[in-house]
Amino acid sequence: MADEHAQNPEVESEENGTDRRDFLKGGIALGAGIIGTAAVACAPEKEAPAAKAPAEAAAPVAAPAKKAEHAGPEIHVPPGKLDDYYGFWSGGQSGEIRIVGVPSMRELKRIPVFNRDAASGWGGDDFSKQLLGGKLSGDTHHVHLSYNDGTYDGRYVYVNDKAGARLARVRCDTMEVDMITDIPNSQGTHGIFPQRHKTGYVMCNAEFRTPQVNDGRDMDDPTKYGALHTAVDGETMEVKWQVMIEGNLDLCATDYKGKYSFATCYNSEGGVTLEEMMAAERDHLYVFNIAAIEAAVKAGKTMTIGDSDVPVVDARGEDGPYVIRVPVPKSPHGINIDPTGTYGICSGKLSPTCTVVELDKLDAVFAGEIKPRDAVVAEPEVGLGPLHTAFDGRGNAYTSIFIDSVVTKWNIDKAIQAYNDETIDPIIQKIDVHYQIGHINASMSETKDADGKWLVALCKFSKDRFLNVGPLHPENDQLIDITGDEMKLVHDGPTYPEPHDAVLVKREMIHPSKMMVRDGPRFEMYEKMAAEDGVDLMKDSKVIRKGPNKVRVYMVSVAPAFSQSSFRVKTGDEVQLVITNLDSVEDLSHGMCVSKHDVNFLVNPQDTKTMTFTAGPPGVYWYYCPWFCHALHLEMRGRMIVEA
Ligand code: RUQ
Ligand code: CUA
Repeated sequence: MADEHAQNPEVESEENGTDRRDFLKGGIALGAGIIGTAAVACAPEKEAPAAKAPAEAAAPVAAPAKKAEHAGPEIHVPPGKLDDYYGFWSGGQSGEIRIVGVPSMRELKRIPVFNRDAASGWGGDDFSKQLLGGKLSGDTHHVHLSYNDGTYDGRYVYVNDKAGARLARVRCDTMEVDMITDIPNSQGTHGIFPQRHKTGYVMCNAEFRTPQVNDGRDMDDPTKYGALHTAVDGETMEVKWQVMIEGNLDLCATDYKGKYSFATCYNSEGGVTLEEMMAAERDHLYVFNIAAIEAAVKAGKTMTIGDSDVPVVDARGEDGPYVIRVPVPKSPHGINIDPTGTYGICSGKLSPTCTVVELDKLDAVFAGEIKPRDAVVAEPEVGLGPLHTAFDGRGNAYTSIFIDSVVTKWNIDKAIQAYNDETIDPIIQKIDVHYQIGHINASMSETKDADGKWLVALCKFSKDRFLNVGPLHPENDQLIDITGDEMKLVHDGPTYPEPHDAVLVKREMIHPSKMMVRDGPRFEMYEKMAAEDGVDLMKDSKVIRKGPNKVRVYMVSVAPAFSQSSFRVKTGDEVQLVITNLDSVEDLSHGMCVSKHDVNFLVNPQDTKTMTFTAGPPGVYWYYCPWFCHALHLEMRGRMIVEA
């Protein structure tokens, strides 16, 4: 017993909490080696280096000025009550999107996107298989919804795949992916952002520079590499045009007027090694002039690259009508536009600063009246390793600080005053987060309706915050109440790796359907097939031999039965199952699982799904409904009889 107590991690973490935080901070700086050193090295003298004394490090949080206690909004969502916000989380390496209720932080749903999902069958059924083109993994970082007039219109969610250079779209009525677009001439499609004045383009950034054309030429000459800023039509998901740039393109943003889009560039050096990429003291915020680019595309002042017929505007090299480069320190990461649409804020990553760009000054930069750097109106010091910034709609910014493991709240107007007056301190508060925060977002922060209620801090490391579950720890998505003068940490939320980004959307703005909506590309595919066979999907039950080794089986289901209790095929037949769930009862999903054939998919109320497989050796194989649907759910099954 005594031994057990000695090892009680709770006791340990209470006693050593501060030490561990500092140890971790030092470890990041050292462990990350060159990155940590650079971040520390580029911090100005007065910024304490990574190894601060514990008391000093904890000071901003441990001893805030005592103010009247602010009650804050209720975080507890009691049984039977609903959350106020839909949170759309990307799923990182899992390739999916997650819906999280805020403020409860309960995970409500996973939407498979670039991944194979055994529960729903996504990645295995015919439609998703065709959409994914054989790839069953992805790396989703950035989720954003379609906009109208500066706020969400509740129609679509877009998400990138960094691994496969793709953009996917989820319909908000069915919460399913309906389209996926390959981004040509690109690798590392990273930052994406839809235009905000209407559902226009979704801008997509290529983070990796590659030879253009990437067919074996120029492989050893990185000076010839380029990266593309791509405009995808948010309605049709067609790639409309691209702009080629010499540097890499990291995070993406759009303004509120439809005039400009933005990309941070952390490798203006054009390096291919870590040392080369970190050499310059300043890199860039690229500003793309959309009207000028569209005019060039219309006038045919474009080229194409390789097999792609997408028009490409070449804007490499110098500032010009299409692109200008605002110098910002150093290897910047996030670019976020404040809810009034007045400022763009670049987070410095290897510089402890945020750079505030006044967007209205960009017209004058494009006109050649002022220099790009003249559009910078503030550059507050926010901490070591600033990555992303969120807003509360009251003029404050909240920047995630990776190396320091804090969120820094600062005031934009004060930062602008402080740019010319060192006596002004724009920093309002720093709050510890646990640990190594990446993205950050606040309720409605990416819209003109930012409401300053909740902030989520998506921390990359959870360390000691949860039960030890082995070498891979959960991430820690923390909820912070930002309604008062001071931020308050109210919840730790473990997540499966690795949501990068999240947006919090007022629940009134999202209207999912309770039954499947039978339109869009998926149903066009089914209807075409049914018409070819003269079958009515909503009632017919048929086994149709389509060729010597090809069978199509149509079935409908009503709880607790499939319309066929058996069907016959031959060994080696390519069998396509077409199942329609006729139930129109909310939440009454069925599915189809064929024993020993790796066939298992979900069919929601009023939905149709198809899956194709090869019939195995002769014998009887039971198929059954794997979704608990009825008292006689276990009886909802039948026999696939495979003949020699
Ligand atoms: S980027 S923190 Cu895609 Cu910041 Cu992940
Ligand atoms: Cu249908 Cu279980």
